[in-house]
Amino acid sequence: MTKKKIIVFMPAHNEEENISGVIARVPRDFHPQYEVEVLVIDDGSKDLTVQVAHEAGADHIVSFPHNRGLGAAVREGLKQCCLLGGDIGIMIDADNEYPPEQIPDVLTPIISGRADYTFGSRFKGHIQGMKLHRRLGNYTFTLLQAILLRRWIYDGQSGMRGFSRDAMENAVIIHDYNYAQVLTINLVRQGYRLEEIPISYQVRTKGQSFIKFRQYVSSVIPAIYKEMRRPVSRKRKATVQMHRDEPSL
Ligand SMILES: Nc1nc2c(ncn2[C@@H]2O[C@H](COP(=O)(O)OP(=O)(O)O)[C@@H](O)[C@H]2O)c(=O)[nH]1
Ligand SMILES: [Mg+2]
Repeated sequence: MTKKKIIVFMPAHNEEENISGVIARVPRDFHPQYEVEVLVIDDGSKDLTVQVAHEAGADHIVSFPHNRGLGAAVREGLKQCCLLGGDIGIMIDADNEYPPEQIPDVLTPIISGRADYTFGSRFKGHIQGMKLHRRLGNYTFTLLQAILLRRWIYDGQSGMRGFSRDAMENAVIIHDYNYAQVLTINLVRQGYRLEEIPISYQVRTKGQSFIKFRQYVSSVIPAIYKEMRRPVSRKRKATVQMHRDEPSL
């Protein structure tokens, strides 16, 4: 029996200290019907990220010659997942803050066919080390998305997200700087079913967050506005098969 494919992709910018730990922790053999591959999107790193990722066992590495931004990198990750024949994709930050061990949990709703888009949700799970101003920023941007989408969400800025093939093919990320909010607004408005799964999160101990408050707010707010103004047609294909024959994880 040929197996289906899950691709775990990581946007990475200067993560030589962290990325090997993330790649090593990716579970490769957790479902009998799926094989797992790792894809790194290197966004013009100036350190040894590419070499370290290669040595740690990344199956595919795509490098941008210059830094383009996290939104551009996630867009490229989704595109490459489709080109590489992924049936399911999952992104996880390369900075060791999110738990690769919980990839199976975050993908269960997609594998079972009840969701198209999932978040590993820190605020439904366990958080270690998040500073107060980051917590408040997360609450604010999550609340904004909940209001715009008229549905409750818990962790709108999660760096761990799963995608069905259909969602990957139709996702639009309208700016290069970031993806978090505009991607969720885009997919939910297209009718894709979102589910959040509790995860454990530990703030990075090495390297630096790229987020600067002013730049973040002045890039993200106009992008959210622009995304909300775009006409969106419902693209989600009806679920044909309920996958009842698949073993649960
Ligand atoms: N593609 C891309 N990825 C980046 C950039 N800056 C950071 N990242 C990656 O995006 C992920 C999240 O970045 P991080 O700075 O930790 O953001 P935070 O977790 O929200 O503080 C990590 O895997 C980083 O390597 C960038 O300029 N471009
Ligand atoms: Mg981070």
